[in-house]
Amino acid sequence: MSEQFPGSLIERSFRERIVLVGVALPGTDPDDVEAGLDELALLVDTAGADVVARVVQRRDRPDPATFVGRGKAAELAELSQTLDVDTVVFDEELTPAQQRNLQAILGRTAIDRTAVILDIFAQNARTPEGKAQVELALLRYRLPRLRGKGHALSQQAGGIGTRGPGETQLEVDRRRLVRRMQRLETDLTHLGQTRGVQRRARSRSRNRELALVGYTNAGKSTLLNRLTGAGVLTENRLFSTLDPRTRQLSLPGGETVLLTDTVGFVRKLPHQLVEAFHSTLQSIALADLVVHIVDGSVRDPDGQMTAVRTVLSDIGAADIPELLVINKADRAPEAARLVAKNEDAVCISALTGEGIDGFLRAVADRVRMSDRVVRLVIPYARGDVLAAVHREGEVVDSEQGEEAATLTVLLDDAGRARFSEFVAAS
Ligand SMILES: Nc1nc2c(ncn2[C@@H]2O[C@H](COP(=O)(O)OP(=O)(O)OP(=O)(O)O)[C@@H](O)[C@H]2O)c(=O)[nH]1
Ligand SMILES: [Mg+2]
Repeated sequence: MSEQFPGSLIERSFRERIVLVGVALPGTDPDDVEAGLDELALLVDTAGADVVARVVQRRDRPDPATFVGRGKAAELAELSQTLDVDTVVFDEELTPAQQRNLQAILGRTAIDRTAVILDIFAQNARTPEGKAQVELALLRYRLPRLRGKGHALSQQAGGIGTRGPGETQLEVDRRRLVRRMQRLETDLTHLGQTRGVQRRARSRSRNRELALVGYTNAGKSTLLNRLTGAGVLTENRLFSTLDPRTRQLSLPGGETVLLTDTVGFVRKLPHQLVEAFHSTLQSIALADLVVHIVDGSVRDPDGQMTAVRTVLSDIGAADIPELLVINKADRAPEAARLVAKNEDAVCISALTGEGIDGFLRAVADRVRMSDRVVRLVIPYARGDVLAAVHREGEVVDSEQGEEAATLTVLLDDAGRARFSEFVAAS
């Protein structure tokens, strides 16, 4: 059955047959190239196509015109013919020129890793915000690749008044895309602002915010469900979650925190997506604690951790305190070794519940770690400050003086900074 998704780059009327192509540059570990292709195969499978062959070429650098060498491209054309391949997928982002040249040589579609990831996102987007973010990323990817594709687009474009004298169809298409992108950017800014208002309302209640981050398929949603019964879709496929989901969580000791599950990361996450998902990723950058979930059962957990931290630093979240959580302990004896290397990490199985108590204690410790007791002297004339301190801190004791109250308060880093001018000289 044909199932065509809006913005999809891969037709789904049948399982496409795919060849994967990687380039091994000097100094790269052959295992890394293979791990990259393993992951690309998983991405292709998630997108709904079948890998029938994989090809790796050693090169000093990618060929600027054809990514692989011309001879290799010709070989690929022959192989694709023999294996009845529909599409050739390259493990690096192709330039628009490379893509055009390759399609001419191969006589079939040539796409890159970015296109596959965008395709999965397009299939998985559910909410208006998620859909708008994915469409924006797709347009940003497509705009520079428009040359020579004007025909397909022009069938929907045009109309009275859209075409100026001497203007090519391509320019009309390009301007249409740019307008659409601006529209999406505006919509997304509005949605982001609404979230900002909700966020401010929340911060007054002094609930700490925790962001669940990690490589795609690490088990973030499974953990959120186990902890809060959130009912988020969990699947053994990549990028199941695109839309953030926030739930309350009670910690041992009584505090309540807010836990947000969000989009997973991957090696070489397309920059178009990072930009388009700005507002979603922003909720990570504003968190009090990043809970970094690592799948302990994969071949290269360290590589995945590095990829996640790269994205975290791209979105300005590198300095947020991190709690490392090694997941899938039920099937990963390796996990214990990882924990030993990262002394502050905890080891859990979100599936069986193993280690969850220890995880909750670790979260409670981390959340409390930034709290300190301070004494504040606040003049009665500053009723606003008195009210704010009661809202944001935990008042342990208060003495009523003649003109001012002296409060003993438990405050976090941010609260202590905010009320620093009232701290009692000791
Ligand atoms: N064996 C085992 N499997 C797990 C565990 N936690 C999660 N899984 C499985 O791993 C797969 C991915 O889990 P999800 O919770 O969807 O992962 P995610 O990190 O939310 O993934 P995305 O939303 O796709 O980025 C599912 O098939 C889960 O059942 C675990 O502790 N042990
Ligand atoms: Mg998920």
